Amino acid sequence: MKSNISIIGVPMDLGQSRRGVDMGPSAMRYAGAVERLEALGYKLHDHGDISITRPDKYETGQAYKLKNLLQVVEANEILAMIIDQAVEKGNFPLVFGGDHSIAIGSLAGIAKHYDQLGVIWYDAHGDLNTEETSPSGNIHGMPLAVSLGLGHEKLTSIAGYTPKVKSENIVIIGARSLDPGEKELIRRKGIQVFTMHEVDRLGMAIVIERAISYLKPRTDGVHLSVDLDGLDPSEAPGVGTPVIGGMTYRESHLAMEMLAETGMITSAEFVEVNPILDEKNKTATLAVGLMGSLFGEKLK
Ligand code: 6HN
Ligand code: MN
Ligand code: MN
Ligand code: MN
Repeated sequence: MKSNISIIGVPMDLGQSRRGVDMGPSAMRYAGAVERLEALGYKLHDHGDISITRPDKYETGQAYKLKNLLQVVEANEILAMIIDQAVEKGNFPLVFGGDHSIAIGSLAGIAKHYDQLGVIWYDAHGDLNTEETSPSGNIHGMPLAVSLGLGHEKLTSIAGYTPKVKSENIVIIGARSLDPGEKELIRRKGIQVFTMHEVDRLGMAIVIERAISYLKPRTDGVHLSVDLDGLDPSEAPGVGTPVIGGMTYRESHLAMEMLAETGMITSAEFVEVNPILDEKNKTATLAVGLMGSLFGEKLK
């Protein structure tokens, strides 16, 4: 793991319809993220939170196919620029969300620095919708499709190039709520998905071993995107789109620890922490604990 970490907070809540997830970065800072990583000997560069333009009126109704598109695009362009510079400097970009629409900007800033960027998507959802397949019009359900070059041109062209990632370099872990259009895309592109069925059947250790041996020979860097709703809502209640039957605290720590051992993760984000829906900052605290494991707490 690189010894310099660039932290970027993205107080974004416009990619979905439940207010409060914009406070995620504060909640993770409050839960001690910076101190936790510094204690492990990393040098932290905290870029603070990027500023998000609020729309005059939030687009929340069913009528909207791509809610708050312009503001989501603007924030992701800025995020992509900041991340690009962090990677250029040789730092490890660590992004605090914000809803998952910000993965568009993360990947846009990172992917140009790699020929074969891998992605691990730790999530209850596939986030593989386009405006045609989305049941909600929420852009946080679209970032992985957008990064594959699918969806609205304003989203796919962020940072001036498309696609950001290849379907064969993606591994999804923990999926248990996939929309029909997402399933179709997964089949068509042959995307590697370890649903909860595989997590139950194989156990997390084997799932992560398989993810690692799949990605290692084909990628030259791996972005880890952790959506806290990948975990079970009993352990991570502070999320906007909870889905019962998720990964446990222990499984998730094991996953982070095993990824830490490989040293193959080159950037990461922790998203969808909504302090308003949380219980005493439990979900932010959980996220910060997972960061500790990802950055090698066990090994130090
Ligand atoms: N997330 N598949 C649903 C949709 O609206 O597209 C839910 C998406 C959730 C997205 O949790 O990042
Ligand atoms: Mn560059
Ligand atoms: Mn999710
Ligand atoms: Mn997600």
